[in-house]
Amino acid sequence: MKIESITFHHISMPLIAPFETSFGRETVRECIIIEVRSDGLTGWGECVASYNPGYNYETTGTAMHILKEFISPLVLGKDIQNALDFQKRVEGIRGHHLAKAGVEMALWDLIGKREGKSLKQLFGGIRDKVEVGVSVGIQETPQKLVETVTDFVNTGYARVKIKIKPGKAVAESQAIRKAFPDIRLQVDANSAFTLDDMDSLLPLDDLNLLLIEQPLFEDDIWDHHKFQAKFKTPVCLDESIVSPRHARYAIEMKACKIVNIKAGRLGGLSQGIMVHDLAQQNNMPVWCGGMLETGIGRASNLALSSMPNFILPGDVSASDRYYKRDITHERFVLNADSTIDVPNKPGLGVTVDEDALTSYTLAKVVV
Ligand code: OSB
Ligand code: MG
Repeated sequence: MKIESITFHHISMPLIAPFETSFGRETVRECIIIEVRSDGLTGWGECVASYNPGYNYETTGTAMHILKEFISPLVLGKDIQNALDFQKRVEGIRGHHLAKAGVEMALWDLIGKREGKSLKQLFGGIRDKVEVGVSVGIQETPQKLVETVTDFVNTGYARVKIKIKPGKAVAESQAIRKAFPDIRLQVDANSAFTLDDMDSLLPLDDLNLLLIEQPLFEDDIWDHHKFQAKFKTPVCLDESIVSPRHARYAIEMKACKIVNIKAGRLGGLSQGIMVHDLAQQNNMPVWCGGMLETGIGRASNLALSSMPNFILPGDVSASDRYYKRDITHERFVLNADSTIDVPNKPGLGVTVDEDALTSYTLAKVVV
C-alpha cells in the first residue's frame, strides 16, 4: 500500500454540553483528523490529543509537530503492509502514542477498504451491536448530577460512569447509588487521589460499583496494587496502561482487575488488540474507553468493542451525546437495549461530511 498523500485537519468542535473531569473542563473538543491516500482510496483516522495536556501529555499542538516532522517522513511515499509494519517504522519515535494511533487508524480504514472488509471483520469481532454506557462529567452540585444522570438513564443508558475528584467523591457516588439502586454504576478519578486518600474512599466499596477507574497517579502501577488490595471493588486502569507491556505489569502486580482500552493511549488499534488478547489469556475483562471522539473515532471504538473480551459496556455513547453536527454523515444512535450497532461497511464504515469538517477546521496541513 503506497502512501501517496497525508492531510492533517486540526479541528475544534463545539460540545453539546461542557465536559468536566478532575483535570479540567472542556466546552469544545479539539483533535486532529488524518486523511491518508493510496491507490485511489482514502483512509481516515482520528488523533485523540486535545487542546490541554490534562489527560495525556500530548496536545493537538505536540501531535501536529510529531505527525508533520517525524511520522510523515516514515510513511509518505512508503509501501506500508499493515499496522505492525507501521509500528515497526515508527518505533524510533519515543512515546507520542496519540499521534501514532491516529495514523494507524487511517491505515486500518485503507486496508479495510482495499480488502472489502469492515474493521470488525479484520479484528475478528463477534458482535453486531455492543453494549454502551455514558460517562458523565463533574457537575456543579449533587442535585445537578442526579438530574443529569436521570436524563441519561431516561435516554436509555443502562450503565453510567461518573467522574469523581477529592472532596465530594463519596457523597456524590452515594447520592447516585441511592437515586438508582440497580443501575450499573462506575466511577473515574482520572488520577485525582493518592494513597493517603484511600481510607476516606473505602465507603465506595459498599456501593456495588462495577469498578473504580484510575484512582492514583497516571504513571503508577504499584500503588494501584496496594489500593486494589484494600478494595473488593475492581480497580480499572486507564491512564497507567500505555502499552501491552504495562498491561502485563499490571496483571503480574495485581494492580487491577479490569483494563480500559483506548487505542490512542496505547499507540494504535494493533496495540489495543494486543492488550485485549493478553487480558483475555489472563481472564481479565476489558472495555473500551472514550475520548469524546468524532464519528471517525467512534466507528473505530465500536469495531474494537465487538471483540470477544470486551465484556463490560464501553464509554462509546451515541453521537447526540456529544455533537449537534458530527463530521461523519453517519450518526450513531442508542438502541432500546443500551447498545450501538457496529459499522459493517468496508474499513471504518463511515463517510466524512467534508463541509462539516471544513467548518470546524483551525488548520489544514498537506504533506
Ligand atoms: O478518562 O475516560 C476518561 C474523556 C476525555 C479524557 C479522558 C476520559 C474521558 C471520558 C469520556 O471519560 C468518555 C467518552 O468519550 O464519552
Ligand atoms: Mg478514564
